[in-house]
Amino acid sequence: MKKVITYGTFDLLHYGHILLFQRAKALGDHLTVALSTDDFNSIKQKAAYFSYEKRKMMLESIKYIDEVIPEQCWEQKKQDIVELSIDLFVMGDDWKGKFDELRDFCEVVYLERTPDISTTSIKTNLQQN
Ligand code: C2G
Repeated sequence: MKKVITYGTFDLLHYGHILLFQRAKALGDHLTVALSTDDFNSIKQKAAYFSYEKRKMMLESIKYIDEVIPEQCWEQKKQDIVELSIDLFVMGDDWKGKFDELRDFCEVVYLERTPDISTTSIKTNLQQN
């Protein structure tokens, strides 16, 4: 069984996130999503609209996702990959090159970001209307 993992905040869930999950799952048999906790989001200087529990519940309803775990720090990726026997690490290509050191532990693939949609743009557009 080929296990895939990806990491993120996934706030204000949108079709760009869903297309990432769909493509990541298509590269293996099992997809784990490491979801940024509210505390880690403050480290990332991000304030999610929805709490971790609400964001987790939404992800768990997505058919492409098999498991959701908390992402509590930048450094946990190597340990996650080893402990969960992950074969493939996937991120959108805004992160291209940033996680290449993980190639010592698993395959690393950066997928093209879905254009013209982001949590930030949703917030900005809503504020303007
Ligand atoms: N994404 C995408 N297309 C978009 C928007 C986002 O493919 N239109 C992807 C991003 O490239 C990322 C994932 O969706 O791989 C999650 O995006 P965010 O929730 O913004 O996550 P981020 O803040 O980048 O956190 O340790 C890694 C971090 O937790 C990643």
